[in-house]
Amino acid sequence: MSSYNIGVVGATGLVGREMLNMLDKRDFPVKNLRLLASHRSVGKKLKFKGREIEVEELTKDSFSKGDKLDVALFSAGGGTSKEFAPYAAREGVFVIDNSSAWRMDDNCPLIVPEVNEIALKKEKKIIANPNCSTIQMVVVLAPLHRAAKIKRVVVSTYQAVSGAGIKAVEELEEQVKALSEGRKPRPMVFPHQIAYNCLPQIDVFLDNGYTKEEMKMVNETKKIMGDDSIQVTATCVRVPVVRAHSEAVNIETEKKLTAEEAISILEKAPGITVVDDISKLKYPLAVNAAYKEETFVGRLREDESIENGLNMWVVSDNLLKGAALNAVQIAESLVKNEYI
Ligand code: NAP
Ligand code: 3JN
Repeated sequence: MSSYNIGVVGATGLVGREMLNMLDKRDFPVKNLRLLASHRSVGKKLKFKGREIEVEELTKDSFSKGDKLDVALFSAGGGTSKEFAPYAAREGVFVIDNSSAWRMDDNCPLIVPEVNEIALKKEKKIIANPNCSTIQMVVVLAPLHRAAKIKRVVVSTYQAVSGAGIKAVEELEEQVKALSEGRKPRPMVFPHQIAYNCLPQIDVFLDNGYTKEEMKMVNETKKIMGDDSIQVTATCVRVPVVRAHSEAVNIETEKKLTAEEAISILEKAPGITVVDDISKLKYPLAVNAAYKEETFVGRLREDESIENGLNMWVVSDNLLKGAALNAVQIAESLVKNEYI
C-alpha cells in the first residue's frame, strides 16, 4: 500500500492537534510527517504514533526544501493561508485549508466528502475546508435535497467556545470559576461575559447587519450543494458549551417529505447517526457528540406552519467533523481518486 508525506501547518493549535489525532485514529497512510507553525514554536516537539516530531517554522521555502509533501493540512488562520498556500501549490502540494481564505474562490473546491467529493480535481491544488457550522448542516441537508429539493433553510446555531480557539475555552473556564468565587468576569476573547450567557454574535458584523459567521453559512452552503437557488438565512449564537456545535434547522422543500421519510433517508446517509426517540427523551446532545466523528440528527418533525417543511436538531463535534476530521477525509478522497 502507498504512503504519503503529510505536513500539518498550525500543528501546535487546537485544530492542528486534532488533525494529528485524526491522521492517527483513521490510520491514514503517513510516510513522513512534518509539523509546521510560527517561529514561536520552533523546537517544540509533538507526539505522533509514539514518536516525537520537532516543529519547524513555516516559511515560503518550507515546501521546496526538506521532504517533498504530497498534502499540507493548513489550520493557522486565513492570513497565513493566503500568504503561504500558493508556495505549496506551486510545488505541486495539495493544500487542504481550514480557514475562510480560499472558500469562495472559484478556483478552489469547497469540499465535504459525503456531499461533493466530485468537485475535487487533480489540477486544483488548493482545497478549502468549509466553516464548522456549515459542514455539519450540509451533511444532513444533502440527502434531503436529493430526495425533495430544498427551497429554503432557516438555521439558528448554538456554537461551542472551542470554535474560537484555546483562549476562548480558557476564558469560559476562568469566568465560571470567577463567578463561583464572587469575582467579576472579565471578557477578553468574547465581547461580553460568556459564562451562563448566550451571545448572538460570532465574528464581526457586516454592513447588512449579519455576522461574518452567518454569511459564511449562507454562501458556503450554496457552493457545496452546487445550487444557488437554495435560500439560506442564519442566526449564529455562542453558548457556554466547550465542544460540539448544535443547530436548529428548518427546511422548506419542493416535494413533501414526512418526518418518517426524512428519518429513513437520514438513517441511510453517510456520516449521520439519527438519535430520535422522544418517548425515551432521546435526541442529540453536545456532551454526547464531543469527540465523536458522526453528525447527529434528531427532533425530526414536520413544520406545521407550511405545506412542505421540516424541523430538526443537528449536533456535531466542531473540531472533528467541523474541522480536522473533514480535512483528513478530504485527504482520504485524494488517495481514493488516485490524485496523490
Ligand atoms: P489556535 O489554537 O490559535 O492555533 C493557531 C495555529 O496557527 C498555531 O499552531 C500557530 O502556531 C499557527 N500560526 C499562527 N500564525 C502563524 C504563522 N504566521 N505561521 C505559521 N503558523 C502560524 O487556533 P485554532 O483554533 O487551531 O484555529 C486555527 C485556524 O483554523 C483558525 O484561524 C481558522 O482559520 C481555522 N478554524 C476553522 C474552523 C472551521 O470552522 N473549519 C474552526 C476553527 C478554526 P504557534 O503555536 O507557533 O503560534
Ligand atoms: O467560531 C466558531 O465556532 C468557528 C470559527 C471559525 C473560524 C475562526 C477564526 C477564523 C474561522 C472559520 O473557519 O471560518 C476563521 C476563518 O475565517 O478562517
